[in-house]
Amino acid sequence: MPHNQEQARERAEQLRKEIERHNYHYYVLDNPVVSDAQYDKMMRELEELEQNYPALVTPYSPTRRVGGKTREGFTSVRHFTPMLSLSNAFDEKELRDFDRRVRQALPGEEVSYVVEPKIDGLAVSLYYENGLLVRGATRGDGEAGEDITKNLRTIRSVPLRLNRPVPGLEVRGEAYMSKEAFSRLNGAREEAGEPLFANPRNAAAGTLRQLDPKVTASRQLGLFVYGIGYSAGIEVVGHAEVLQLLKELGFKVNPRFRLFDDMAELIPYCREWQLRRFALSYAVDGLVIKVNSLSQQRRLGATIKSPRWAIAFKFPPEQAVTGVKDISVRVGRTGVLTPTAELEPVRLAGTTVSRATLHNEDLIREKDIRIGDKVLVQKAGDIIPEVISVLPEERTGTEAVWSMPSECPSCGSLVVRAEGEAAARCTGLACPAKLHESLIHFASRNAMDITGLGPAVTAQLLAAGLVRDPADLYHLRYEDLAALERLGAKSARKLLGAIEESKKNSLARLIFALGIRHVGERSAGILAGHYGSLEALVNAGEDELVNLPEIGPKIASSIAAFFADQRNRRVIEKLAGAGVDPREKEARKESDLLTGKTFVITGTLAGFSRREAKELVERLGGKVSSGVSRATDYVVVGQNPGSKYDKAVSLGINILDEKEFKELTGV
Ligand code: 3B8
Repeated sequence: MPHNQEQARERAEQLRKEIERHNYHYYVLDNPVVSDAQYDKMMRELEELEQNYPALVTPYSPTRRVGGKTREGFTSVRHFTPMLSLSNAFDEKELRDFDRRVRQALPGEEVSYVVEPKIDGLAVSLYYENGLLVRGATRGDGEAGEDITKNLRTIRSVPLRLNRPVPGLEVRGEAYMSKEAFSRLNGAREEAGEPLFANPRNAAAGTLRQLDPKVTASRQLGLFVYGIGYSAGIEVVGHAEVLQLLKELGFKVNPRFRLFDDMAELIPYCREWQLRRFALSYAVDGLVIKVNSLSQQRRLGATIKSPRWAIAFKFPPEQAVTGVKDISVRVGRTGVLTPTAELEPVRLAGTTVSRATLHNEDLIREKDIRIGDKVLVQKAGDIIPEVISVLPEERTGTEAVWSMPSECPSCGSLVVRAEGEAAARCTGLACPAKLHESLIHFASRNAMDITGLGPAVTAQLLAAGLVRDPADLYHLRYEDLAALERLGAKSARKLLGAIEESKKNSLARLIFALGIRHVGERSAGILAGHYGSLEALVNAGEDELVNLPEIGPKIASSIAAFFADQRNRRVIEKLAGAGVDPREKEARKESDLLTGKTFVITGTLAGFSRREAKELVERLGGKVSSGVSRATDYVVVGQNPGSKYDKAVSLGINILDEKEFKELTGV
């Protein structure tokens, strides 16, 4: 650890260089030279240095990729030179026409072309001054775009500082989302019942227009730079050299570009790419053909909208006609029911397609898709097969209209579709499709707080057939647990103890633990305070629930649907039978005495269990966390305290013994 500012400055600079070098290897070359752990360690050391010596922070530090939140929208910025868009060629004839126009404008000259993949993303501009990134913008209308600097800075392949401090440089490129990140994002949105992005371009655009750069950062965009918009003091003669230079400056440049002297070779190459593109990790919707010589580019010039020296050769979207054998329903981890078309297998865009997601009931209605229909399918952004339309002229009259089942295909519980939502959901507490998630939530810290019952153990319990609903947890025997792989005798005994202990949890925790949609900790607390027992809540009508403070129609209807399900009622009875039936004692003396205060408890208290002490703090508005940090307000110390005590002393945090804790909380 450095002792003075000068040493700290040197070390910070060393770390920054090293981290940027690794970023470059990882994000640009796709060839990391250190482990993630080593990288994280350097990043943490730098963050710590910058925290201790704020004067050392520069906006170009790798720690500053995610800056503050933008409060208002984005500001508009004018481009130095207009950002034009490409004109399109949809077939080989249009490519030859382009070549003819170019040669006519350059009589007697040799012309060579660079061909590069056309990334299906969002055009952006990046402006560097003396090698430092000062501004990034969208294309917008070509004259002016939106300032999205903060979001672009989160893209790891965007250098914050160049390998050489060139005086002024504006580069242009395409920000994109990889096929993998795209399907991950859409998968999560589907689970959450949110609308899906139609293709990676829309997803990239949506991501770059996020007001919170943290969201942008989490979605891991990439950016290929393909050209220069403005430069001072750079001398190159051809586009291929421009790409080489951009690469040397530290940009990620698509390596798949090729130089051609002759259309007779260029055209077969373009044809070849129509299949090659499917092997890439990002979506490519065509090829860009550019005149290589910059002097010729200048002389060819541009129309109002597009340069005359370049053209986009667009791949035809791959489509096929096939039959809908059936419409099945999948139940996701969170209980969302997604209809899926089961198709007669058909070759499409490099793969065999036998299924297409239909997203939700509304989409099926809108397109009037019936079982037995012939449909036109297409891969949106070359990834997800999609039903474009029905071929009504192919109908025979035997096609069957489909509707969402009213009972879950996985467990038979009620299916509900909340007003204003596209997604239909299973309400079953014990639905096998979502039981794993239900159990994890049930046992989680803010719910039943069963230490030792995390995702790995719940998965084992399910696989062994020991648990079919949360109430089964309370019937587990030592022999059952000890027989599980990777769970020793000691852990098994501890887990049984934790399960037993959880019976003493408050009613509010139990209600929250049931995982009723829209019922968070706060509503659970209100319901517990009002009804006093689960039995009373089970029998409450929707009209009554809506009249409670802070319980709106959405929550009320979700609670009513949950308890209307016989299977859920049986689980609740089973819980009560197992001794999980907490009652709300006298009116809870909630207050704001400890609001905003964070406690850590260490050692054994004589008058409270850990859980009781925690609930006491929480009832008074405070929070209990497990580790001591500068954010801790009080450390409550009992018998045989651990290292948390020493840490509290060294950080100078308020220390309370049990007596002082009682005085503070007034018990
Ligand atoms: C001139 C050159 C627009 C573009 C261009 O991968 C111009 O070159 C352009 F006015 O939009 N999506 C590329 C891509 C896009 C463009 C380009 N080169 N590789 C792309």
